[in-house]
Amino acid sequence: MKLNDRRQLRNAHHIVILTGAGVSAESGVPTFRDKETGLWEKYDATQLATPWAFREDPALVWGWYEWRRMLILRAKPNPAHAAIAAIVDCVPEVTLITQNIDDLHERAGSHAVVHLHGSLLHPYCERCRSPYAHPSEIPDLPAGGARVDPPHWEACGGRVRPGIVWFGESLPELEWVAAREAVDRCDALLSVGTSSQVQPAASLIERAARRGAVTVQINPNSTELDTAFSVRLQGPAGTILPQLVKEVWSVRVESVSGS
Ligand code: BJW
Repeated sequence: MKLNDRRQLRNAHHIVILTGAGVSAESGVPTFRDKETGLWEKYDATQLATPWAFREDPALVWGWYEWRRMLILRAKPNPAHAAIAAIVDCVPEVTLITQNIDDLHERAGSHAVVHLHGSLLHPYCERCRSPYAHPSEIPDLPAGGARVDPPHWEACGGRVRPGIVWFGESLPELEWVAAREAVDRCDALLSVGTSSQVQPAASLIERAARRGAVTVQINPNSTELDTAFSVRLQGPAGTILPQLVKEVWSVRVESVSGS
């Protein structure tokens, strides 16, 4: 990273960090579009990640998400999550926006995370939108899941659905407003582990670039929006982010237990 880029980050008053599946990859949580290992390489998004798919075959969809919930509950935060939590202590204001539906940022110590695509840990009733609490035991399912009937919410009898944003659904209004508002005030945006293919989340990057914010991409691969970034750091987030925190703010990232 050039001296001037380091200086701009060190002098930033407000940094937005936008994360995607790649930030959790080193915790063993699969991404969506990576060749060979991405979920959409093996599973059909149209049969699993739309409201129509859930209506058509609720047991197939619920069982697949229960398998994904099991992976998340067994995963631990990695050095990328820890580095992001450390940045909060170095900069006057940080807004952490994630497309991820896991809680690994929170378990690494980040607070007030803006979850653009919801959370796998917060299902709710389709009918009355009441939150549903999963039983405390971790599900034990084979790779890819198995058919599991979704529970029904006892108060109204409605079917419980995963608390995530599927294709064709709108993003949660409060989170989307908060994300855009943060981007409109930031001096720098770090995009970590996202292919920048899914809208409207990816539009935040171009929005920040248009305003003249420093835009940094951290990713081992190139993405749809490579040209929108002023700085591209190529490599796994678990290596690059702790290095960046050390170079820019002279802080050593401690490992996290992630319990
Ligand atoms: C590493 C690494 C390491 C690996 N370190 N990096 C405009 C144009 C075209 C289409 C649309 C549009 N507007 C809306 C759409 C439709 C659609 C969309 O964007 N489709 C595109 C695919 C074309 N968007 C929507 O439907 C959204 N809703 C919406 O717009 O509502 C308004 C509307 C309604 C009706 C009609 C029209 C508009 C909702 C999007 C919801 C996304 N949901 C998912 C699934 C959630 C549930 C689940 O988990 O199953 O969210 S899709 C999936 O993609 C998931 C992710 O959050 C999201 C983003 O993926 P991400 O995080 O970027 O992962 P990958 O796998 O793509 O990339 C990983 C990256 O990590 C790679 O680059 C690797 O290189 C890197 N990596 N290891 C760092 N160690």
